[in-house]
Formats: sequence, structure tokens, C-alpha cells
Amino acid sequence: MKKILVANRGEIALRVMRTARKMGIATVAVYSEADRNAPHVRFADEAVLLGPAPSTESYLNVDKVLRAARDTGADAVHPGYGFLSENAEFARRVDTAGLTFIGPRPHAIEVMGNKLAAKETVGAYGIPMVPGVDEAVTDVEEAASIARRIGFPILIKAAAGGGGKGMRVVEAEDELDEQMKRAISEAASAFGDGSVFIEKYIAAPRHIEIQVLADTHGNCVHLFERDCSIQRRHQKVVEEAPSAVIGPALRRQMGEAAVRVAQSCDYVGAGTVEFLLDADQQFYFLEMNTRLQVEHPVTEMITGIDLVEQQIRVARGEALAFTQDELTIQGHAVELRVYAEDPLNNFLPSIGTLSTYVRPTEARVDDGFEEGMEVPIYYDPMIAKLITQGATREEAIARMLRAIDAYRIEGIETTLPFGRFVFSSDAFRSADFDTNFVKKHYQPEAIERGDRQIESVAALFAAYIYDRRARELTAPHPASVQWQRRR
Ligand code: MV4
Repeated sequence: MKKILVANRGEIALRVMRTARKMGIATVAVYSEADRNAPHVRFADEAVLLGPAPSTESYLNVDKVLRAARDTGADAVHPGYGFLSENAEFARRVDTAGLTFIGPRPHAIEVMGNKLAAKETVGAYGIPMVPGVDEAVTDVEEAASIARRIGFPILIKAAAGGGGKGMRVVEAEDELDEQMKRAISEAASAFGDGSVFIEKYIAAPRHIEIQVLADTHGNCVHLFERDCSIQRRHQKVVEEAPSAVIGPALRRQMGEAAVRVAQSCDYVGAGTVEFLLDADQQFYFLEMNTRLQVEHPVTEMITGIDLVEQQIRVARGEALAFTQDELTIQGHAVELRVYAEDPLNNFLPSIGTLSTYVRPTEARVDDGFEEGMEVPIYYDPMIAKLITQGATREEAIARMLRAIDAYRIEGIETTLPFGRFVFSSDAFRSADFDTNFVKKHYQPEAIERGDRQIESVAALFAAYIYDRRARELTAPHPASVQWQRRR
């Protein structure tokens, strides 16, 4: 492998290219008209313009990406996350073009991309699953009988869904008819597939995911868990590794289950197995993500392993250079996603130019921006990830709070103040939270209070400057200065 085309943009494109360069592999960037001056374009050894800003005409366009690979003589493609990363057809076409897809085989992407197919595949491997069905349900009578068997509340999910889209909680039988109809039509219009299935609703779970890594020689290990329970409307905000509530025994059980999930679909490369963990510490398989995830850095921090390097090595056909027993957890890591959104205004996208952009120095910052750049409206609003580590969870959190304060972003609103709120909150610090954290604890006032403190310091400082300048103006008369001092 001599030249990798990175079929992505922003922080993850840069992240992948840095490791490729470290390994002595040349890099090709692709970009849209909105990204002409983007850092990933300037960092790459070569860059190819795909087309106009909209993703469908650039980063999602398979033909254009493959043509760029052919024209530059790239021999491998890294898809990053989002865009084409979990598109089995793209992986297949990369193969057909004689290039190496840095990721799992199309079959694994396909199976795990459909929640029902995933449950069916995994079911045979003895993985704990939420009580429910692993077949599409379209009939309301059938749904009612399933619901009676497993007991209300139930959750209706779209087979083709993900990220919480098309999910409906049903508390009692008299709502079932209407909610089923809605779920089916919503799934049909959103995903072009009206299949839904039913599970027992777990009311206040934690979202725990396990990083796995598999090679083409039959070796598969897990790199422990990430706790991603702090989410806002299915958008992750804060992640950490390890989880503060998981002990060694549960960690081993969940890790072994995740490895079996990977084996069930002949997984190759880096993947993530998601579980729900209920208040009684029972865990249930949710789904598998067949890509490198946004939050992979916290795992890198606690294991010391460069996951992109491992992806590349596995794609080159190398065997994993370590066994499960050789992997250990070093300290604790936390990550904050910084979005161009206004936490005081219902997290509306905040557009504009980064007039000031100064990174904190004592944190890992994975970003794709420079001062003076505009945040394009066409893509994901995440502008950076802040990652800190410590010997203990407390230390990692203290470093995060210092990094948030040292991060200077002006010109747009960001979720940095929201991050400060999370990391300062008693619920987070005591690890007493679940996926309802934001709903339960966050009000915009929590942030406004912080702002008012800063404003009062600024007002004091302004008064001081005003006073000093007033003295300078009256300096020729020592008596007047003394008079002011006495006041
Ligand atoms: C659930 C659940 C409760 N019970 N399944 C949301 C996204 C999708 N991947 C699965 N999700 C959930 N599935 C059962 N049977 C609660 C959620 C859920 C959730 C899961 C992980 C992280 C945040 C969440 C927020 C709300 C609901």
C-alpha cells in the first residue's frame, strides 16, 4: 500500500492522513467546492476536486471518488466515518476497481446495516438481546400479541433505521394501533423500507460500546468500552473510556460478547459493538457500527493504540501484533464534541467565520479548521473534538475543564459552554447518569449563569481601566490623584 485516497473531509480526513504519513504512505484528498481551502486539502500530498458543495455531488458520489482514485494512482481508499463509510455497494466497487477498501468486507457492512439482519446473525452466537422479535412486524394484531408477551412499555424500531430515527415508545395497548401505523409509514418514507420490529423498552439505559479489531487471519480482540450515554437527541456530546460503572468482570463479559458479534459476520478491521446497559447491569446487543467512530480517540488514549494504523495494517493483510492479554487500560480519557451550535438557542446551527480560533495546548484537539475559515453549512456541524486523559477520571475531567476555558473560538456560537456545564455537573462527576442526562439536567439558564459571571468580571475590569485612564488624564495634579485614591 503506497497511496491512500481519503474519501472524507474535515477532522477525520486529517486524522487518517496524519497516520498514513507517519507510516510512509502517500495521501490523496478529495474535496468539494466549499472545501477548496480546507486543511485536509492542504495537508494531502495530492488533492482532487470532486464537484459542487452538496454531498451528493461530491463526497457521496461513488463514481467521482473512484475516478479520483484511478486518476491519482491510489491503491487504497479510507472512507472515514459518515458519507460512504457504511455503504456496502461502495466497498464492493472499491474492490472491483482493484483497490483496497480500508474497512470490513461488503458482507459485514450489509448485514450490520440492517438491524433485523444483524439481530438474526448475532442471535445464533449467544449474545444477550433485548426481549422482542427479530422479524419484521407489519400486522397490528401480531404486534399486540408480541407486546402482551414481553409487556409494556415497548419500543417500535425501523429495521433500516439508526441513530434513533423512526423509534416509537408505546406505553399501553390502546396506543399500539396508531403508533404502529405511524412507525411503518415513517420508516417507509425515511428509509424506503417500512419494516419495523418490536423490543421491550429499556427506560434509562447507558449506552456502552465496545471497540473491536479483527484481522484477516481469524484474530479478533476488543479494546474495552466507551460510555457514550451523554447524548442530545441521539447526537453524542461527551464520551469517555473506560466507563465509570463497569468493573473487570462485566468488562470481560461485554468484551467477549462484542468479539462474538464481530465473528458472527466475519468482521475485518476496526468496528464498534453497541450495547444498552440497564440499571441492573444487564447488557443487551443493540447494533454494530462497521466504521471508525468519531469517538475513537478516547480508546486510543487509554490503550496507546493508533486505531487508524491498525486499520491500515489489517487492510494490508498483516496479523494483529498483540493478543487480548497484552491489552491494558491506562488511566481514563474523556472527549467533548464541539459543534457550531448555540446551546442558548435550542442548539440551532451557528453559521459564520471563525474570527478567532486558538486551540488549547494541553489537550488533544482533532479538528479541521483554521482561524479565518468559514464553517460550511453543507456538512456536519461538528468543528472539533477535545480529548483529555488523566491517571484518574477526576484528573481527565479537570484537564478537560481547563482545556475548555483555554479554547478561544469567536465569530460563531459553539457547544463549549454546554461542555463546561456537563463536566462541572454533579451527575456527570459522580457518574450517576444515563441516556436521559441532557433532558433531565440541562436548562439553558445553567449556561447563562456562567456567562453572567464572566460579564461581571469584564465589567469590573472595564471600570478599572476607565479609572486608570481617568487618573492618567489628571496626572499633572498629584493632589487630584490622592483625592481619587482616598475615594
Ligand atoms: C433502545 C432504547 C431502549 N430500549 N432500545 C436509540 C438509538 C438506537 N441506536 C437505539 N436507541 C435506543 N434503543 C430499547 N429496547 C433506548 C434507545 C435510546 C438511546 C440509546 C443509546 C443512546 C442514547 C439513546 C437515547 C434515547 C434512546
